[in-house]
Amino acid sequence: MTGLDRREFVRRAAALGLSLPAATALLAACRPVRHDPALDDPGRALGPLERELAIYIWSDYVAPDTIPDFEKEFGVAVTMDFYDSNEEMLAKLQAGARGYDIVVPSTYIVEVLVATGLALPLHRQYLTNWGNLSPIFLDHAFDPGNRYTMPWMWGVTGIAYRRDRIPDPPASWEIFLDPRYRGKMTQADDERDVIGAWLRYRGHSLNATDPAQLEAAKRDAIHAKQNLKAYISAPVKGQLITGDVWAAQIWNGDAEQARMEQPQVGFVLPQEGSTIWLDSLVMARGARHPRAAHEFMNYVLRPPVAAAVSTATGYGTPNREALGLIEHPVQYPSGEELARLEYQRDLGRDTATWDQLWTEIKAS
Ligand code: SPD
Repeated sequence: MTGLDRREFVRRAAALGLSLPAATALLAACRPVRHDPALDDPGRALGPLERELAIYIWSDYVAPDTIPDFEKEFGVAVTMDFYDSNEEMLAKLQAGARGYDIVVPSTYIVEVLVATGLALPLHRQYLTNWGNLSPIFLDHAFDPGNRYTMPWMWGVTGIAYRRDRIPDPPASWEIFLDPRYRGKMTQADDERDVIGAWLRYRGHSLNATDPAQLEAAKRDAIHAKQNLKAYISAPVKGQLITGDVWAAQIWNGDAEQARMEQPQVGFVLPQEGSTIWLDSLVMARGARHPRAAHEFMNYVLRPPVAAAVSTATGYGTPNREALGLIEHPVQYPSGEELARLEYQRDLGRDTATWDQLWTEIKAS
């Protein structure tokens, strides 16, 4: 069965009211997809090391030497494509893009990739450096037993701000409702982070599906939008550095990258709480270089490589052996902070409701 046939089957099944996991399970039961049996069976050996590797990853998410050093040591030519939201990456894969060996989804998108057959199981026998990972980043509910995911980086969503323009650190998501800073603020171009923030602002879970809670979040988002310059994610760094933006909803590492160039950039975790996320390396269906994908994963599990990535990106590494090699390691949240942080979960059939809300917010 081709990728197109599979998607069409799932689409029609969903239109008939079947949930995505159920449709996928039915499809698997009827006509199992097995392009290369070795890839779907984590116990099977992979072939020899290929000479190429294709990675689809968030922007600014490796150290300058990560890729060149890998290419040199392993004789593998790496191509990289970049995205700035989970939804952008997922849409591309769901539209039939094939040929990426590694993608880097956050928690809730892992669940979708696995449920729809777009993730391939890891062949752990090739990941001999796996033991360097801290157990607190393993065996999460989005991928029990880490059958598909190798933890890459963790971080939080918060507010980056210019200390020289906003003297008091913005304690709350409420700053985006403050007309004093109209035109000088941005929120992430990320539906889960934006709607999630406004849900937390009203004391709800950022995984909420209650219609009344979502409607209130939409109202707040639309209210805030009057004050926003744009919805923009990682590229807002440049505007924080120049001072064109004074407050931005953004991820801690990207804020740290801006601070490295402009010391007036600060970062706060709002009092109402926010997202803690864990991004993982996943082998994508259609991978043409599975052995090279595993060699790359094992390479970045080396403590010095993981330490360099964390230092360059400002994100937390799940590699506990790397922590001692980092001058200022990103501190794992305190108990008090963890109490107001949530991981994002797949919303299942309610994803469509969120998508609709996001469309309405952006069109308002
Ligand atoms: N520049 C890399 C940013 C990675 C952010 N990943 C997680 C986003 C959660 N919404």
